Amino acid sequence: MAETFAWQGDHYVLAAHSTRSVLQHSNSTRDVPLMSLKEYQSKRDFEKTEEPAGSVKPTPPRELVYVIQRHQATHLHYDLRLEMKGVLRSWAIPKGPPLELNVKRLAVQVEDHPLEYGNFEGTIPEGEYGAGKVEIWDRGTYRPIEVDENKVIVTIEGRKLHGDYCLIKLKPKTDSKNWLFFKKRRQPKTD
Ligand SMILES: [Mn+2]
Repeated sequence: MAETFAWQGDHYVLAAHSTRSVLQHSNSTRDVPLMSLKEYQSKRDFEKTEEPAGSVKPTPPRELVYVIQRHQATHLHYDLRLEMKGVLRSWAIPKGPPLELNVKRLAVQVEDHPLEYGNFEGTIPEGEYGAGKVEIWDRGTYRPIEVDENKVIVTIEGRKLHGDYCLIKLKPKTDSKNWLFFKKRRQPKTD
């Protein structure tokens, strides 16, 4: 559990673990956000809401942020956010995150949020985008196992969520926003 990333100039190496876990992120893609924050910022009036306007940040060599916010909007949902490439890649989970194996939950990808959003708690005013109360429901760090446009497999170390979790896009290679989020058994060590 005390595994950490070691910065090796241009990529991360997972320290104190097997070669299976060596992860490489090239600098060229790492600092480019999957989406910019334009959509996030265009939906909000920062004169009226206390949510952060934010900006895309370079990713320093440290553990990556994981957070879930409980959002009592028109419909209660839980917003899962994972730090990737300087922003928080985000999914709304209507029924909440699964704590046990074999429970699959719909996760709807939403716009990337700024890193500061991971600390946001408060009430978004009536009439503003996402109006309602936002609370941090769980947070901690995560380690990527496999991440691409259609699949996100990570080890989460939070207070409520622990272990290996998968997000799988339901219709890969489309612009569908619907993913499935579920807990998976920890991969056995191969060595
Ligand atoms: Mn939300």
